[in-house]
Amino acid sequence: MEHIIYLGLGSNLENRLVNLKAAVNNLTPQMTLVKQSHVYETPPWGYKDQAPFLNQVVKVKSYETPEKLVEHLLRLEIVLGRKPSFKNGPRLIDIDILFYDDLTVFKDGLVIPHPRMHERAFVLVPLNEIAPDFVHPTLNKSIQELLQTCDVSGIKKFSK
Ligand code: PH2
Ligand code: MG
Ligand code: MG
Repeated sequence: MEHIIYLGLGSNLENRLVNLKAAVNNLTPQMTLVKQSHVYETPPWGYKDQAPFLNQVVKVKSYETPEKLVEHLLRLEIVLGRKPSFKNGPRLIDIDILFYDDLTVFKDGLVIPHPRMHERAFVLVPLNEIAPDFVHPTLNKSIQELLQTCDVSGIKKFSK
């Protein structure tokens, strides 16, 4: 069965736009791109003393399980040049599963929906652009609603 997945992408090292494009272009064959948001420049969240991020959200289709997808995405991050960092620290590319249909998963190394996405404007702003009416499966609020209580200051459209 085909599944609908939303991915959150981020980069704040080296050529950030190239890193996001490389990630989006290498989702196949496991995933097919359905829609992509604009790219936004966003202030660092969590650990502030680092360069601004570029963030983007994409909607994809896939027949794979969440476990298989996460394996593919972690491998892709490394292939694209990601090196170990610290929690919320700088990264060349980060590819997170935000939603997988309306499934909830709670395992070591894999939590869906992404546990902190609802408080992160750098996820909600691009997600709201492509899926404003999607309802968060455990919070039971739409992306539009979640965005209303989120601080969006400093976020600007960067490019397509
Ligand atoms: N990712 C983090 C921590 N902080 N801040 C922004 N603006 N964008 C991110 O993608 C980001 C972050 C950990 O994954
Ligand atoms: Mg992340
Ligand atoms: Mg990640």
